[in-house]
Amino acid sequence: MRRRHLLQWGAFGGSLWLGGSVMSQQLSGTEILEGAFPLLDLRDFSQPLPAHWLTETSAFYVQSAFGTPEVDLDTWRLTIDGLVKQSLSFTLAEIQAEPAEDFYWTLQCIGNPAGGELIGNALWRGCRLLPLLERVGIPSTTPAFALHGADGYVTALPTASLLHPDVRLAYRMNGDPLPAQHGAPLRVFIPGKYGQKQPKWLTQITGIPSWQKGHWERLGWSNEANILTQALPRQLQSMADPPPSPALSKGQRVSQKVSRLTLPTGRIVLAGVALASGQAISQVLVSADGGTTWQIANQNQPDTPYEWTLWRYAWSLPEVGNYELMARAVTPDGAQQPLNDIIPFDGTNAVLRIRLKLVDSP
Ligand SMILES: Nc1nc2c(c(=O)[nH]1)N[C@H]1C(S)=C(S)[C@@H](COP(=O)(O)O)O[C@H]1N2
Ligand SMILES: [Mo]
Repeated sequence: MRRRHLLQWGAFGGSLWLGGSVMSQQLSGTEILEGAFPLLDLRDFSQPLPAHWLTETSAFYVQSAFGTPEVDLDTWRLTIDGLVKQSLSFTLAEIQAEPAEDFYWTLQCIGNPAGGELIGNALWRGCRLLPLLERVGIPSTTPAFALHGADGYVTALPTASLLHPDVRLAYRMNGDPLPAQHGAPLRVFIPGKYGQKQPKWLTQITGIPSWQKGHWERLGWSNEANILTQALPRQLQSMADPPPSPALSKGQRVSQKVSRLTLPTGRIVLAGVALASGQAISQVLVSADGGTTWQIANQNQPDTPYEWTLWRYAWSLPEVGNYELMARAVTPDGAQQPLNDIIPFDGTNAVLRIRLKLVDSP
């Protein structure tokens, strides 16, 4: 089902988006896809890109292996135990008394197909885990930790990943208390990892004698679960007014690999997001000729590498005909998203090929 959306995005220039100070604007004549990416009108290049492209909570994917558990807040605790110096349990009030920060974080499921909707970017609020771990005392001999959710979900991490200073606990999402389906009262975020390493309804962090596999890892998914470097084209717009600008079809699978779109000749704007594992996106390269020539897209600069980068590029294409649009991401170490058609099992960074037909304006 397609419908028009009210769009919400952060104020330009890096200020924080908060529930109460939302700019809303309705795009005229534009079909909006439902899901992770509200379509933005990005055709005016005299305007900077929005600092943040947010997924509304109602459109944020939910991936829960065992459904949403009932959590009793009176008895809920976060317990840090196992191979630690001194086990400690924290109430939610104690965790909320820790220094709190707002932070943007993009969550993606390792099973998300290129162009899929199992990805979203939200503004979360919570504290860092490291000060709690320091109070508990982590012996250098403890190799790994298991992270448990109240639903029985478990995953595990090497100790170094858990001790990363950017590991976060979150109890608010997009200006509201963390919703039940997204892990209330508390979830954890681990830098550079796919969603399976980020337990919701977090209850227990346990030092263990060896790094083990958790729920999804035992079923064959990567135990490293590092996010693959990827640029995802998400929308294509024409400068024609009123814009026909069809959105890329919802939930498009990389197995199909083709989006076929028809637009009038002239200026067209391709836009999307890009993400890597704990590294910034230094460039997004785009092509309108199936990869023969590449251009550097305009992009924003998120404050952390844990939030997706927003990018766009405008081509002037006066000739009717068929075009193939692609995008690929580059990280500061110079590594480019590979241009292959192989779909890795442990996450997907396949390059989407958009088949665009340009026709004479009516
Ligand atoms: N306790 C618990 N945490 C979990 C899961 C789960 O099933 N149970 N699913 C994981 C997976 S596979 C993903 S992709 C993310 C999804 O988070 P979301 O539902 O808030 O989008 O949560 C992760 N944390
Ligand atoms: Mo996932």
